[in-house]
Amino acid sequence: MTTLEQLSQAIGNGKAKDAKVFAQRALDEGTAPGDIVDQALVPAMAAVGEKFKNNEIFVPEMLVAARAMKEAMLLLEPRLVAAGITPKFTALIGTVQGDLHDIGKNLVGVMLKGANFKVVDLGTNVPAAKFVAAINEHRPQIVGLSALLTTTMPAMVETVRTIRASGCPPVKIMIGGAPISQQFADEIGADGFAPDAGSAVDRARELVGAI
Ligand code: B1M
Repeated sequence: MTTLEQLSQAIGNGKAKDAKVFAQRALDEGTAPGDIVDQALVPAMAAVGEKFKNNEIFVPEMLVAARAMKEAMLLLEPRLVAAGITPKFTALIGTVQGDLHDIGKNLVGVMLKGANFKVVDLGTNVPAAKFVAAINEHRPQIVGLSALLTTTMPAMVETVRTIRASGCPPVKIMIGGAPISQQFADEIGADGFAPDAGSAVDRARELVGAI
């Protein structure tokens, strides 16, 4: 098995220490940091997302895989920056105003990072105006809104409306969270909906034109 395959496997199995060791070994062998991301980290997290989507693994397994990916990324990030390699797409994510749930939103963020998006996370209880200000500041290609409460779904409507009316640079809006559906996304004029963190990556990639 090649070092990159070993690294992929370590991430998929949530072995953070091994992931760090194999990422370092790949660097020592002269593999470019960008190739390590593209050929080991991204496919490993894509496989994790696919398994999660198919209910073959659950939140805990996904979290340990994400932690392993982060360990490898900590090692690679300074070298990527030094080489001038930055992610091609930026995603701005946040939980809408009035809503403090962030476990699902964080998973979506981790998976997007695993797919080599730069992720700007505004946290929870985010007012619509803060999303607009952050769009102007960070110029993301995609904004991800999360809501877990039926009572905060109206805040999602308001956020989409405010972003659209703000005159900020054009951006795709993806929404998700337990009470959210494709029908709701269509009703409020969001560009996409994803039922889980694995699908969120597929949808985000589609929306930004990466696939
Ligand atoms: Co809250 N809570 N909670 N809670 N809580 C729910 C959501 C609830 C269903 C529990 C229940 O009554 N059965 C209920 C909502 C009912 C409703 O609106 N229909 C509820 C309630 C009522 C409340 C309070 C009002 C309780 C109270 O105080 N009376 C209160 C509200 C606080 C507030 O937000 N203002 C409250 C508080 C809390 C805690 C703070 C204690 C805690 C949150 C901690 C945290 O997030 N840091 C909490 C928790 C943990 C839950 C449950 C138990 C678990 C939610 C969770 O993290 N799931 C939840 C009941 C349940 O779901 N069993 C519940 C795991 C997570 C991985 O899944 O978030 O769905 P989820 O994310 C998924 C997908 O939805 C999707 O991908 C994720 C991964 O697959 N997804 C996206 C999510 N965001 C996405 C964005 C995307 C795409 C996909 O694109 C951008």
